[in-house]
Amino acid sequence: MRILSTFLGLMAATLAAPAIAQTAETIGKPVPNATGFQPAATELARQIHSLDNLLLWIITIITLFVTGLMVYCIVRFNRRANPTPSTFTHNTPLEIAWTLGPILVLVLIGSFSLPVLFNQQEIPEGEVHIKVTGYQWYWGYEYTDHEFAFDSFMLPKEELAANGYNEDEYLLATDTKVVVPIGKTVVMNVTGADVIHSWTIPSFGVKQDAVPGRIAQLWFKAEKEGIFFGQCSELCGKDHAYMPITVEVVSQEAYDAWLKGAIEEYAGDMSTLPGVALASAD
Ligand SMILES: [Cu+2]
Repeated sequence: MRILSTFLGLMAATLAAPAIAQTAETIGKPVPNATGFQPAATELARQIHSLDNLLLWIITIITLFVTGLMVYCIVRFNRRANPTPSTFTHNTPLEIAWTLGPILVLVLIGSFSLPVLFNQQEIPEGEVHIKVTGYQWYWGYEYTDHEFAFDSFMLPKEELAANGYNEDEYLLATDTKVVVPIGKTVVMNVTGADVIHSWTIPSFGVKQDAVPGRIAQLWFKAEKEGIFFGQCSELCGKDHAYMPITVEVVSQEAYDAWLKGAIEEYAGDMSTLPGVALASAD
């Protein structure tokens, strides 16, 4: 009897195996002993990483310099080593130096950071347009070029496997995901429906507050296929921790195929499909 039930259990497990296994690489989940940023998948993210690297060098040099000065003063000018301190109060060259020095450091940082900021905030002409709306506590996506929309909820633990996700992708994987083609400029219009949320994919180097009553924009051009994770990044209420973001970057062919399915499933506008426009015009 036990053998039979084991056999039946195995059968059931085999039949319940995911119909569409997630074969794409997933990026953005916690990695044991990892530090630093998630791997960059866009030019924007690479620029942010190198800016961070530059700042780390500047901060390290300043910290070592100030620590060295302090140690020198403690050793050289303590009461025993220097019993009669000098009494002067002004030193013009020194004052010019400690004013100009920090100004130069700030100008250096600004000259590297402002171009990165402008690159993020100057929204280019988009090839794919998606409107994203933050709700308490899920995300809504609207493919405005094709007039369809869907909502995206976090997958409960027991539904991860059926959707092709691993157990360690709990709290990151969603039931539906944003699908975008590789190498295309995606422009997202971001807003909130109730309170302020924030949409981000760290690997893309994008993060934008979703503010009710306002539309903000972000853009990215993904250079790597895979499934990317992000999370709502503005405290938005009790389930803030449970409204993750899943984006899949696929080839243009896979995107076209997905688009066709999505338009059928979510009742979008068929005439907006590539190659279908002329056929459905009459
Ligand atoms: Cu939130």
